[in-house]
Amino acid sequence: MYTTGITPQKGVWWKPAHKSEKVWFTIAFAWCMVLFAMMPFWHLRGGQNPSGTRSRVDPAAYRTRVQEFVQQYQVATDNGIPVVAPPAGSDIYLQGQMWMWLPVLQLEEGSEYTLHLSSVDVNHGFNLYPFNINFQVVPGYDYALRVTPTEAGDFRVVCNEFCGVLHHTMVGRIIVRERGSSAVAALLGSDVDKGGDR
Ligand SMILES: [Cu+2]
Repeated sequence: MYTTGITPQKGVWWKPAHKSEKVWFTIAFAWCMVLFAMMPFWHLRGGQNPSGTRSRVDPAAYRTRVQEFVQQYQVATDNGIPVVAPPAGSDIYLQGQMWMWLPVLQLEEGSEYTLHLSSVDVNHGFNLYPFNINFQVVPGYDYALRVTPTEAGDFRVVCNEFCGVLHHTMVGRIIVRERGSSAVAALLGSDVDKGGDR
């Protein structure tokens, strides 16, 4: 006899589950509960949660704020993108847009900053390469994170949210200079154009 969705094939679902199946089901369920309990536990005890505060922001207002930030602290230009060296403890801004990150941030190792992330067009993703640090960058929202760079170096910000045809070229830069070194001296020997052509 043929079967359809209306006249289903005869099954065996009404027979009691085998003991081994019950055991596995119990183990799987218990493990689900463990993982579920880990979420609130890790939130409180993990020390890995972003210290973020999120607020609404008009994309045009955010763009203006970033421009002010650049005007205030620009020290150089890197491939046409301003390099900004803000003082320790300050609010710093990164703007995601198709298809670049603005500006290049030059930070000091061991100093705390409040990093603001937002987009002026579509969703982008902040991925600090080579670390596994990822945040959503959403237009209309200013996501502020307290960050303290623990390692000097030249890092890349890769967009990990597909944002259009040149998405793969959307690479930004964060330079962390050694503690106590001056903002401009730290650029010597790097491939950043020291012109500060503003
Ligand atoms: Cu993007």
